[in-house]
Amino acid sequence: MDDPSQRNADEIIAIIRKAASANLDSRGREGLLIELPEHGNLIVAGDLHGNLANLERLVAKADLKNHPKRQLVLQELVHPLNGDMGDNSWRAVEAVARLKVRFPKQVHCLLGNHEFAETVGLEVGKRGKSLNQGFAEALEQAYGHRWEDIREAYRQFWRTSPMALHTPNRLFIAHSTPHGDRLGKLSLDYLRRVSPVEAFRKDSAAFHMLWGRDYRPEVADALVEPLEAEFFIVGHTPCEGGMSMPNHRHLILDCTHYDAHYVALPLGCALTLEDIKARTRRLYPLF
Ligand SMILES: [Mn+2]
Repeated sequence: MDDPSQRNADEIIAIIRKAASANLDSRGREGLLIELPEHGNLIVAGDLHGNLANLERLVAKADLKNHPKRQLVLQELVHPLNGDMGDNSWRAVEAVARLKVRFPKQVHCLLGNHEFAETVGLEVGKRGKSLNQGFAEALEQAYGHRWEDIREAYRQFWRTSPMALHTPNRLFIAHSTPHGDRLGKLSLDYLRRVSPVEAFRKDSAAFHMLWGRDYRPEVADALVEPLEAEFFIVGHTPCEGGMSMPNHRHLILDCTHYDAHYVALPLGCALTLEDIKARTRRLYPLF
């Protein structure tokens, strides 16, 4: 059991605030969107849900220090109630905040629906328990009487997190895409212009984007024009094998378990679905 007195709340709050500033200062950032440059390459990971071993391995694979033109995209760090492991989500948030401070131009942490829920205090239930409650309990255990200050710093980090990335070679990368009935006004322009207050409403187009799970081919086709992309790289949906290509445009990545997959893509050349599939890899080798 961690001793709360061993953890310095003020130090971590300062780091998280720096990371939040770095979120807003990201090159190519406009509103909730980051427009990536034409050079370099990108590693995209799926949901982490507090899996620190997978986070560590992804960071080692990315080797950002030796690859200054490489960018690493992480998402949905938070998902309490990870069985017997306890809730490590907060440790993942802090590790990624440190990473963002260290590599501000190379690390992007996309907002997931669980972080959205945490930010606005929206209850998310699973298996009869409140996920928010589990997260709050874990924070209280770690930080004692300072836990609410820490939660407020996390919320500041999430309010400044990008919700989507767009690339010159027509990829759209976000936690998810909306249901076909909820496309609403979602577009790159919406993501550039929507105010954080509007975006963090329960019925906003951003909300529906983060919560949607609709992989019908015709819905994917309907997203091409507003999102100016041929392919959509997302997390959000659990994949037993670590990845899934449910239609001709979506790649779903899942980094919550041992079969975790990520994708490594160039930014400067056109890509086909086959290219994307060929560059989607296991995080751990199969022996
Ligand atoms: Mn999700």
